[in-house]
Amino acid sequence: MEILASLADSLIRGQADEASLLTTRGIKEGLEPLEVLNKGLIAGMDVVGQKFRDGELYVPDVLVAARAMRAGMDILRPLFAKGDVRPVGKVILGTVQGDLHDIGKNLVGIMLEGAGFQVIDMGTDVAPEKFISAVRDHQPRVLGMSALLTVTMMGMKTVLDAMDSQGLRKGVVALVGGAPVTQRFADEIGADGYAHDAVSAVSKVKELLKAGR
Ligand code: B1M
Repeated sequence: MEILASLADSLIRGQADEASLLTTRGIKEGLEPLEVLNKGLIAGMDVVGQKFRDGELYVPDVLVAARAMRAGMDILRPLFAKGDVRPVGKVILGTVQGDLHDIGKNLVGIMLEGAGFQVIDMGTDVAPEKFISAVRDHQPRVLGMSALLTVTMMGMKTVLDAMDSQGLRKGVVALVGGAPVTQRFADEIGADGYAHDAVSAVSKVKELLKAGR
């Protein structure tokens, strides 16, 4: 079995050590980090998601898959960080209240750091008041919110509405993302931008900052 398929398979089986070894091997054999991420780790997690939805896997299986994903991401993280970039601005990043999914949010953070942003990661299950006080305290250029559950998505609107009413939107670009989030939803809740994945999150942020949003 080729290396990326084996990596995806190790994730589906929840084998963190194997995922770590195969990620390292892929890089040593000359694969691009982004290819290892997309065609190995994310491809494996997509299958886990389908099997979970179909009732073939259960929450504990998904947890061990998530641990294997993290083991692979730990190998890739330094490869996405460019040593020679100067900080281009602060980002407040978090998963909204009630939502514990953090793999995608962490990837977005890794990619933004790689592009030279200083990322202040608020973690998961972040209450609106916490986002607001972080924006007040750190005065970031970007606020990034992630949601993986349809029932938590509206938490993003709560944060944006509160920022609007407290006059905190000026100079801050609000980016939203996560599997159930769409451009249409982002428009409806008044976010400045939406990104489908971690790579496009970086280009979207740069585009919005350049446009002076
Ligand atoms: Co959960 N889960 N989960 N889960 N889980 C989903 C999201 C689900 C779609 C599975 C399914 O049914 N097929 C489903 C949600 C259904 C819905 O609401 N539409 C679901 C459910 C139902 C649940 C529970 C309710 C299950 C239960 O307890 N019965 C529960 C909820 C817990 C809670 O949050 N309160 C739950 C729990 C968990 C685990 C804890 C077991 C685990 C999370 C571990 C962790 O994150 N530390 C987990 C996992 C791993 C998943 C799946 C399988 C994988 C998510 C993932 O990490 N994907 C997921 C199914 C799926 O999405 N295929 C599922 C890989 C990651 C790289 O992709 O997160 O989409 P993603 O991030 C992408 C983009 O979305 C985007 O860029 C990322 C990288 O390219 N992106 C952004 C993300 N954030 C962004 C922010 C941006 C821009 C882009 O700007 C700021």
